[in-house]
Amino acid sequence: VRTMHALRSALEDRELFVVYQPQIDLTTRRPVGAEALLRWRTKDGSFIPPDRFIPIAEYSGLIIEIGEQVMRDACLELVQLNALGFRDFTISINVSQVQFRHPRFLDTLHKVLAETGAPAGRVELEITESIAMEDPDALIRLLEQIKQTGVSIAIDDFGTGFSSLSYLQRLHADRLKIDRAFVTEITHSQRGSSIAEMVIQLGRNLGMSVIAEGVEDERQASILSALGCPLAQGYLFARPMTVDQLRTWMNNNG
Ligand code: G
Ligand code: G
Ligand code: MN
Ligand code: NA
Repeated sequence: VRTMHALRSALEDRELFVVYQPQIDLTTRRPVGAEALLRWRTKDGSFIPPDRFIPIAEYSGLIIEIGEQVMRDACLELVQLNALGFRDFTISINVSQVQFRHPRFLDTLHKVLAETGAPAGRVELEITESIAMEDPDALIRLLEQIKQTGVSIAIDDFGTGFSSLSYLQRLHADRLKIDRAFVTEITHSQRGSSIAEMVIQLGRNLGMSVIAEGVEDERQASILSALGCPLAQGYLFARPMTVDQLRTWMNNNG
């Protein structure tokens, strides 16, 4: 409860902010977009990791307000980058299952797109497989409505959840994100690369884009590239950065 109050004050005092991690085309090594990631810097300057405060935001319901703020900030940043001349850039936004199941989620998305003027076709929502499990038919309907706005859908941490492949086929998501755990394994053994390889093939067969997360070294990048993975993000290319850092980074790398 104490942390919940702290989180509410943090929201009011603007201690929460969004950083952006560039996403890279593995062939050209140029940025194609960025993932928005939430940060909490307390008054004493220390950082509380999202793994710790997002669960609190979820059970307290604060995630609804926080999530809308992230969506708005990310859309505004997309508009800013467009104005700076980076036109093919996309923004990926993590969406918690609590947000996603909220009856007003779609209204919020429409409202934020309208108010920010962000091009829906370059906004992506990242959902995890676990979102899927409760009411598949309702989820599929919601995803269809989201896609009608032009916003696309990525399945985050793919392979770590329990969704069946037939279910994935019904979701019509646009992109699969290969979880960092599988990327770490690809240089360890032949067996280690088999899951990444399978996800890349699956994406190709289902007409979905694929992006590898947590790429930290050149060997991983070259194996992924050889396996046909088109996109990647990770410390090898760029760490999550503030908006100011992102604009400088884009001027140098975009
Ligand atoms: O940025 P970092 O690696 O610390 O993120 C840790 C976890 O927090 C990841 O699972 C990520 O998806 C999640 N996360 C980061 N930002 C957001 C956000 O804005 N909303 C939600 N729901 N999750 C986020
Ligand atoms: O669950 P999700 O994929 O949204 O979380 C992404 C998290 O991974 C972010 O918190 C981000 O800070 C972190 N991250 C991004 N790139 C790397 C990387 O190359 N190595 C490691 N260890 N973490 C990374
Ligand atoms: Mn993510
Ligand atoms: Na992930």
